[in-house]
This record gives sequence, structure tokens and C-alpha cells, in this order.
Amino acid sequence: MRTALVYHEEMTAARLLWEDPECEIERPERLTAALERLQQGGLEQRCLQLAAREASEAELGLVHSPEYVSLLRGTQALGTEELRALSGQYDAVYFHPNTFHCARLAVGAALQLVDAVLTGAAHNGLALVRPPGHHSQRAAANGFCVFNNVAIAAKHAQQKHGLQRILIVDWDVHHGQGIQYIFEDDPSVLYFSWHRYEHGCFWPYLQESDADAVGLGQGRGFTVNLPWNQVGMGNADYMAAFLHVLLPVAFEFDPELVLVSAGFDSAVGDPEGQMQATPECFAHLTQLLQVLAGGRVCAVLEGGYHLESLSQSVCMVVKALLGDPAPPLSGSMVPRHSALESIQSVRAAQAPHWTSLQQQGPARLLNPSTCSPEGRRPSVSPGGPGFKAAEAQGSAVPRSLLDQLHLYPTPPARTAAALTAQDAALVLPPDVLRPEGSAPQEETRAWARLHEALAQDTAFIALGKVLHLLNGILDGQVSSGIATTPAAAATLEVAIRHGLSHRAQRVLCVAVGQLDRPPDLASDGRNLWLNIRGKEAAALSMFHVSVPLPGTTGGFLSCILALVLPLAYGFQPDLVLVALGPAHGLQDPQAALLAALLRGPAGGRVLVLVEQRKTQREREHKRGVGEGEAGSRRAGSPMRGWIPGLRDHDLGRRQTPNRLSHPGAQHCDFWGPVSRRFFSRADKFLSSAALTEQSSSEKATSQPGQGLEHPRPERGA
Ligand code: X5A
Ligand code: ZN
Repeated sequence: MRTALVYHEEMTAARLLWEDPECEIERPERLTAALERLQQGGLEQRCLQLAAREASEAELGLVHSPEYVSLLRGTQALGTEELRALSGQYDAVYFHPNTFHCARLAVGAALQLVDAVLTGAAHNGLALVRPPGHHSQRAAANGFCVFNNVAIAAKHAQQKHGLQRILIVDWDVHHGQGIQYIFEDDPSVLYFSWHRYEHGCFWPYLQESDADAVGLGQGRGFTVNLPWNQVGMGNADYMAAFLHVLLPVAFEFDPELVLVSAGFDSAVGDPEGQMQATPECFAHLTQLLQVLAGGRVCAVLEGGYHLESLSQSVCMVVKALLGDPAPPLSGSMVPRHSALESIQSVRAAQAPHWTSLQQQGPARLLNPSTCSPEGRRPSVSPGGPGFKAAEAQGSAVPRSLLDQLHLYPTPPARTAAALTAQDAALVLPPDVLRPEGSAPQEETRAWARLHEALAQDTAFIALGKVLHLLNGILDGQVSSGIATTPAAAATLEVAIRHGLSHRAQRVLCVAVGQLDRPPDLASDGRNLWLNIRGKEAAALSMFHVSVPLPGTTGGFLSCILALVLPLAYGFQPDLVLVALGPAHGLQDPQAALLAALLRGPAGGRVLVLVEQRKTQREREHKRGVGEGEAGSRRAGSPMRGWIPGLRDHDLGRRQTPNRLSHPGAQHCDFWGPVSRRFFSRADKFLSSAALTEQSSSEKATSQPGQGLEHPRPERGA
């Protein structure tokens, strides 16, 4: 499974033929610069390269009126003055004799991308196109846009592939009002857009770009507008928007496909956006989207006018689509006040429509004092000083030791698994390594002296394997790893100490279940211990946070999105250790999701430790087999049915089976003990950041009486 890159050189064949300061930024070099950078970075060659085709007139008719299409067809024969006159009838538009051809290629590229992903030829992909599309309307060109590439792609995905729920994420800095108008009364397409708004004083100056425009009729709640009322929004603001608005709603919506209106005028240096987000941010945004829709993410270029910023951002998206770890984000991870205000206003406007937004807002959860060591990262100053200045600031950000070493930018995006003898027969996905080795005996023995539990035979052997795996991660030989051990608590403590004594500046531990923070671990800011267990939330110290194990899946998602990830991104660890200890209560897909999302803040360096105990294994074995028979032939999303309180019409929609095939299914559609299912899923997530097979996880979550919905009694209780 691959990442598709759709392009055609002829999309550079249209350009502005007269003076027009507003339109001159939309030029052919946008495509050539981005493509050149992809080639230089060796990224184009790693993709499945597809030549764009022209869309048919019937395909254009999915969104546009026949009269408008005819008008555009006619522009091919017009002279410059006639083109100029016609252009003047629209807002911020220019036509060229090649515009019709280019615009049909742009639509065709988006359709080819969607076809590649929905037939399984590709896993995800990017279409590099111009002219852009998101401002274009049924019978009007607007804002450099001629045909609405992404809207047509969504209609096509519904009509040709039978999709029921499509999410469109518009991260261009302008409001894609064209997409909003086309789907505003349609609950099958959820449209999210953030945009420079400045209380209505920024182009296209529309009231319907504000947060209180939520859609019409049946479509109420399926338009989500996040207006930015100040320029200078940066990485922290964009991440907060995803974590506190888009992702809660998107999980609840449960899309079958994610289309991205991928404009990069929202990146630092762009003259239109005047924002501050760095190119790396787009890798993180892409990674976050990859946990939706089984990883079926199709990005289609919209705006982006600073050639350097555009090219770098495009590379970041492609790298993320390819599964490479994302570089750390520079700057403070504290959102700006104005950003939080905008986020709160969308949440308030959308709360009647989404259960996931009906809990507490982000202001409290985002309290920056929780764990970010003071003075460690200079924040990028607001006010849009431009790309050069921001770049200079970026280079002043102290990169962690690991990132100065060879790990970035070419770490292998691979997962390795170290298994106990009991799991040795496990069938793993093909891209998962299975290192044979162990750490040297003396090294293992030295660490094992810390704990009695590690002296025991199987624990000792597991420790050797874990240390070997950890060394592989710290040396950049593999990106992430997963290991079983009969002594999770002790092994975790060793892993922390080993990580901190070998290059890792900061280690984040996410311990789920009955695992205690090692008592004599220094509180020097190098270890943040986050325990998900028990009943009460408590900040025992700045670096020791305890939160209750949520009782519902919705609660679990909120916990990850609103608490775990903001803490993790604020802490900026070099290594994340996830430990599933006794009574962790997580369903496999939940644990896999946790591990996948924690790749983001740690440069992909995640090690998952799973406590393996015989009695528990036997109990889980029975359960796993029973579930397998019931669920192996059902299809759906891993999140389906997880969120309580869905509205009736949602539930109706959700019953339609997902018609997609799951090409990855043969690798993980087996039904051994729970631990095995967990491995298959976590490996998939960790190695490609995507869940390609869904039927098993749906079943796992729809069984009442197990996992989070009804936590198992703790052992010995
Ligand atoms: C696609 C896009 C922007 C139009 C700006 C007009 N259009 N001032 O970014
Ligand atoms: Zn734009």
C-alpha cells in the first residue's frame, strides 16, 4: 500500500496575462517549486506517481451547472481582452486560454486520487493541482478557483464508491465558502474550515464564515467554521484547533474518507495568511487525520503563495502520508488567547450537535503551567514578522540531542516487536521487524538488579529484548517498538532510566492501569509520568499526573485529545513509553490509537510495553475466540458505536455497511488471544499510522461488558 502523488505538468500552462496585484500570486511556479522540492527530498520517488487525467463534463456536472461548464469551455477560444472582461465578472479570478484544460486536469487529479485510495491501489495521497477549487461555486469562479476540485471529489466518492460519510478538512487560510455552500444542507459531508477572519474584515468578507454558521436543515452541525480573528496563529493554535474541535467531532462523525483542502497559505511566510505555523505543523496535522477513516486521507492542493514555505509544507504532508515520523514542533505549545476564544466559540456553536463537545472546554485543560518546563523553548513572537525571521527563530530553538543526531530527517518508519516465548508464533504485519537480538547479558543483568521481579527467567529474557529494542529506537534503527513482559512495572522503570541515561533528554511515560511511579525517580523535569487509572484526577507534582480511567470510549477519546496529547506536546519528549499494566481496561483499538497518537510529540519514538500474565492471557484467550466468530465478517470504523448519546438520524446512517475492501485484512484478521489482536493493530498503527483493517475493531468495541464501558474488576479487589 502506497502514497499516491497525482500531478500533470500541463497544469502549469495557465497564467495571468495582465496586471492584477490581487491575482498575480497564483502562478505556475507554485507547482514546479513544490514538485522540485519533493524530488530533491527523494519523496516523489517513494510515491505511486499518477498522471492526472481531465475530468469529464459529466463529472464537472456533479457540482457545476451546465451553463457554467459551457461558459468555461468557451473561454478556450477567447482573446486576452475578452478573457480579462469575463474575469472581471468574478471576485479575484483570471482566465487564460488554457484555464479550462488546467481546471479539468485539477478536478481529474482529485478524482484519480480518490479512486486510487478507494480501490485500494493507494493508501492515501496528494494531488498537486492548480487552479485551486474551494472558493468555486455551482455557477461561479471565485478566489482563483474555477471548478471545485474537492467538492466534486466528494460527490464522486459518494456516487461511484457508495460512501456515506465524508469529512472535508480545509486548512487553507481562506474560508472555502464554495464547499460550504455545496454541502451546507447535506449531513453526509462534514465540512471543517479554519480561516483568517478578523471579525469579518478579511477576504471573502462573509458573515457565513463565522462560527455560528453551522449548516442548514438536515445539515445543521455538519459545517464547522473556526474563524481566526488575529493574524499570527502558530503551531500551538493549529494543534489546539485539531485536538479540541476537529478531532472530537470527526471521531463522532466517523468518516469513511478524509479529503483535505490542503492550502498552505496558512503557513508561515505566506503573504495572504500572515500566519506563523511552520511546515512541520502540517506533518502533525496530517498524522492526526490518519487515525480517521482507516487512514484514507486524500489531500488536494488549494492555496499557498510563498514558494519556499509552500514547498516545505508539501514535503511535510507527503512525508507524513508515507509514514515517516514528524519532526518536533518549534515554538511554545501554548495557544494564544485569541485562538482559544475562537476555539471556544466554535465549540459553543457546535455543542448542540456533537456529544463530544458537550464536556468541559479546552481553556482549563490547556492550562500551560501543567508541565512545560519554563524557558526551555522560546515562543515565536506574534505579529507575523515573516518567514525569514521565523526561520531564524526556529533555528534558535534548541533541538534535542536525538534530533541533532542522525535520527531526523531519515529515520526508518518501522516498528519492531519483541515478544515473549508465549507470543513467538504471532503473525505480524509484513512491515514489522522482529529483531532476534537481546541486549548483552551483563547490561541486562546490571539493570535487572534493580528489581526482584526481573530476576525471574521469563522477565529477564523479556528485559534483554526490551533493552535491545529500546537501543534500536534510540539509535534510530527502528522508529517504534512493542514488547511483552511479565513484569511491566519493573521493566518500565528500567526503560525510563535506560532512556534517560542514553541520549533521551526527556521521557514521557503513559502508564495505563495499576502501575506506580518509581518512587526514587528524580523530579528534575526529565520524566513526565502520566498514569491513567483509579478514580480521581490529581496533579501529584508538575511531572506526576494521574487521571481516572474513563468509563466510556467517548471519555477515553476526550482524555487523549484534551489531556494526554496537549501534555505530551507541551513536554516535547524524545521518547514515549506506553505501558499497559494490570487492569488497564483498554480495548485493543483504544490502546493502538493511544500509541499511534503519541508518535507525534516524540519524533515517532514510541515503545509500548504490555504486561503479559498467564491467568489473564487464558481469560482473554476465551474472550478473543468468541468475539472473532461473531465479528470477523462485519465492517465498520473502529470508533463506530463508541460514543454515547448519538442522535437518531446518525444511528440510522451508521447502520449502512461500509463497502470498502480492506486490503490489509489478511495480515491481521486472525483471532488469537487479545494480546495478539492488540499486536496486530498496534503494529499497523505504529508502522504506518493507519488502521487498514477495521472489521475486527468494531466488533471489539461493540461488545458490552468488556473493556472501558465496564472496566474489569482490578485483580485482587
Ligand atoms: C485558493 C486561494 C485566495 C484568493 C484570495 C483573493 N484563494 N484575495 O487561496
Ligand atoms: Zn487560500
